[in-house]
Amino acid sequence: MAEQPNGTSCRLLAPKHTRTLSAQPLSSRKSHRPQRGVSPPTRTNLLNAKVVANFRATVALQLPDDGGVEKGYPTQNLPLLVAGDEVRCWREDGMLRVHELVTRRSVLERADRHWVKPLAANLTHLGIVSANPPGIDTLLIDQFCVAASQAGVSALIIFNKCDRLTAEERTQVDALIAVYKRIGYPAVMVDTKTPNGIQPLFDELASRSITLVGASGVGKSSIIQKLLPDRELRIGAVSKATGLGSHTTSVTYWYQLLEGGSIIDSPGVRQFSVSHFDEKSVREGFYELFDLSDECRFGNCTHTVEPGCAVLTALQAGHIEQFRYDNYCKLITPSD
Ligand SMILES: Nc1nc2c(ncn2[C@@H]2O[C@H](COP(=O)(O)OP(=O)(O)O)[C@@H](O)[C@H]2O)c(=O)[nH]1
Ligand SMILES: [Mg+2]
Ligand SMILES: [Zn+2]
Repeated sequence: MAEQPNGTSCRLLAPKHTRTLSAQPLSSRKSHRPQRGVSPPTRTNLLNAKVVANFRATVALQLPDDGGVEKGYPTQNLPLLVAGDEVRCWREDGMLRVHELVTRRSVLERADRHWVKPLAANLTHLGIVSANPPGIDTLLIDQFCVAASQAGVSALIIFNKCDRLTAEERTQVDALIAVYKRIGYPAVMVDTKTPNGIQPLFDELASRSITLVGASGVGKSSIIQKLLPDRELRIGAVSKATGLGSHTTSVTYWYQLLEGGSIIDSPGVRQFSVSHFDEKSVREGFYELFDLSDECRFGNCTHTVEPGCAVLTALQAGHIEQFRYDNYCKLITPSD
């Protein structure tokens, strides 16, 4: 698993952890200091916009319809805005002022020992990439599935480098895809080396918003390159429109895909590492086990040793995949 060198990690949090602003007019907020000559925005003159990138004090905003990107200035009291955020703004002296943040449906945060910082918002799916090499690791896939579930987003399972698969390996990947699809996850086999190798991913992305995670070397950067061949141009356009630098190595960007769907590309998120989960998150994150837990004799059944456990019965009957169950057991009893 790719740990970030500086010891930070990313985590997904459910919407309940997000800070949102009420829709009350600015004038009724105690701490708001209206500027001289500025008429406070009303509900009718607010524009909807999408945060494409954040540059600390300012943000790059995409406006609907014309699709143009402009620099925006968040007003006081707004939380840190991140790529993927939906906001409402108004124009003042030709400047776009961000007035409010629309309630986030999900937020990806980065945490280190001292602080937790949002990185990206409103994802619908975590795109979990694996490949051989470095090797398909179902434990890591399942950890990311739990992380996604914890955040209230779904997972999209992506097997990359399928141009390299032998017939036998292809059968194994096909079998894994069938397992994850049965659980309810969309799953695809792709490659970034053949002409249409990435098409199955485009097909899955239609109305989804994803960010890619996975071990180092599985092909995340290569997939981004395929999905966004004009990425550098787009970053250049944002930079030109906003007068802000193109910090491609550190800034998280939100991109609309012409084929449908959107992708959030974050250098930090690409090294997303999953840390310890509490038992409840693990139990809830293995959907096919969780669905059976109502039928277990004990309400707090861990599905390991209890008599009358519906999960153990289903496992013995072959209705639950052994590897999924083994991964569940590993995650529910952390080794450290
Ligand atoms: N054969 C093959 N190699 C790939 C594919 N995708 C990526 N690679 C190679 O795998 C290596 C790691 O890819 P990269 O995109 O840097 O992985 P990342 O660390 O996840 O960003 C590079 O040498 C890529 O050229 C693929 O679909 N097929
Ligand atoms: Mg990379
Ligand atoms: Zn049970």
